[in-house]
Amino acid sequence: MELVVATSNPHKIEEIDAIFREIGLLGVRLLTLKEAAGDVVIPEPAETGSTFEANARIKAKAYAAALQRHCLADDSGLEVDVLGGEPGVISSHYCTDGREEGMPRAERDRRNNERLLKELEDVPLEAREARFVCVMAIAAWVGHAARVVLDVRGTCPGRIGLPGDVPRGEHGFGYDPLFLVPPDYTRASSELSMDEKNAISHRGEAARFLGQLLSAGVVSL
Ligand code: ITT
Repeated sequence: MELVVATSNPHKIEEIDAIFREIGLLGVRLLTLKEAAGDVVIPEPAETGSTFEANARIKAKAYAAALQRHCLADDSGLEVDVLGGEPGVISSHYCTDGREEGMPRAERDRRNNERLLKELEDVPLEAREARFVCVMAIAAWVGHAARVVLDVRGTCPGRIGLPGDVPRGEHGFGYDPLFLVPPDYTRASSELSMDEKNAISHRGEAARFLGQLLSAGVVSL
């Protein structure tokens, strides 16, 4: 069975592929957008949902309809408990309240992190509980229509460090330099090797769960 991974990030496909192999799911061939669409550019759908599930489903369905093939899409971000789950679905553009203003990624990451530390001013470490969330959705192309058949959620718990202690670390992206990982909350996510991060990450958990469901035949495409 072939499944198009609707992302332009090649690392995500490699990571999902590695996890599918790790759990013994060998019957699924993952295709990149480039392999599935060639030179045809498919416009990215607007992520208008208010949940990660809604956005992952919007993306999976839009790509499945455009390509007339089974597609997998994901949406991810950070939830901070004391902020009522913010930045949530606007994690990528938190510094502009969710507006896409064409800012280069490195600057956007830096300003998102600055905003988060500002919002958490005066909040003690033990109340800075947070989690990364990743939702993966599959839309099938069946009966000349695209239908979402599955979504799964993976999470990675942690805490946002205190200013002065964070940001730190050289690896990762986004909020990794602020995100302290359990059990002892002394290391930032950006201080983990890629293998260490993959073993505990929200994306890893979602991909493992998805692979297990496909493997068990709970969903067959
Ligand atoms: P765009 O939304 O800008 O295309 P993306 O597609 O690469 O970025 P994701 O959905 O994977 O981004 O994640 C959305 C945002 O959530 C991302 O820009 C980060 O700020 C944050 N995020 C998600 N996963 C993360 C991780 O593993 N480490 C750090 N930050 C993460």
